[in-house]
Amino acid sequence: MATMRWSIFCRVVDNYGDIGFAWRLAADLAARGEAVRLFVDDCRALAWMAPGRAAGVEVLDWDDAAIASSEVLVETFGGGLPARVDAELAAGTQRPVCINVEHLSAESFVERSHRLPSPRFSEAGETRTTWFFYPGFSERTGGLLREPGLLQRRSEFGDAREWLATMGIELREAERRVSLFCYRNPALGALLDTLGEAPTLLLLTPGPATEQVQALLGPGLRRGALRAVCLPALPQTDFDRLLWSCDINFMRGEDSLVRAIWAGAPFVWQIYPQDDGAHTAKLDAFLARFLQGAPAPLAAAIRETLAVWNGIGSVRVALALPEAAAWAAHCRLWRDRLAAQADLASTLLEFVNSKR
Ligand code: TRH
Repeated sequence: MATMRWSIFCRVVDNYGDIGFAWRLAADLAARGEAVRLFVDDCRALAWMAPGRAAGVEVLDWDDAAIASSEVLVETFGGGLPARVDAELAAGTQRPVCINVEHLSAESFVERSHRLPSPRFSEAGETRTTWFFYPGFSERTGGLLREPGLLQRRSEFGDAREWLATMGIELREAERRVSLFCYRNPALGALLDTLGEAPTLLLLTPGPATEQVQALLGPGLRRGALRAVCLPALPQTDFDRLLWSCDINFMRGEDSLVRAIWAGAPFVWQIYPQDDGAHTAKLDAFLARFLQGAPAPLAAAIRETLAVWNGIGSVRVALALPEAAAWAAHCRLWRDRLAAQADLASTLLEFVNSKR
């Protein structure tokens, strides 16, 4: 298939998920030989997330956007297009394939809405169509981002001890490794109690994880058998290595959830909380899929852990973790099941080619 010219548009609304996803998609398409321009209204996070950038991806300012000769326009998360691009589309002189890639969810509307057209009339009276494209967990969605060679690199990743040493961290005998990337979380104290019952190295990402643990543990960063260490903001490639190095990954948002899934180790997800409570249904839908085929006691334990971690249901003060071996086996199984499905960049390429 011939290479196409893509323009991806990213508006950074909050946190790192917008730019994290847009960058990963851009780099993934470029790794497959596509020519990608990424227009972003705030590219500051790329300085640490992708310090070496990627061959084939050009990062440009939102205000400089124009269709130029793009064959595909990708809007991310309904963030809209720059005014000039909108005007060019309305004029109807160029007809790129227009896609809106939406947020990841396991809810059933995703399968119903995936690949649906959203027609609009331009000033010239012609119809312009934007296609909805939904990432997801089933064959009837666009799938998950999984760049070429990821699982191979993951399986060839050697020793957590070695990687931690490159970060200046010496792993102690029999220490469990746990990563923490979270929002504000009232259950954090309960987690520190639980982790402190066994030798644990807790690796803290910058922001709310570090700030809250520092406030709870004080400068010593110790509780029982737990010691915590603060990490710098890592490039996405090292963020993967962090997840591959850990026995349990506490992740937040969608993009890091997906990376935890591909790591194939137990993970605990803190879903992005929404004021209207919509996240509860989203978490339920995710659990229903993730826990399919899991032994009943394990499924109940995972549900309980995620309910406490996400502050859903009755107020509990203890946070128990599921039994480690069964939990790990189920996560590996689910990773392998998802890896058998087509990935998001592949489904997108196939879809765009069918529309040209
Ligand atoms: O930052 P997030 O909480 O983003 C969220 C979600 O996208 C949510 O859907 C959205 O509505 C909300 O913001 C406003 O979590 P997410 O999605 O996991 O994105 C984090 C990105 O940051 C991901 O690409 C991984 C990357 N990252 C690194 O590369 N290095 C790091 O050290 C850390 C901590 C993160």
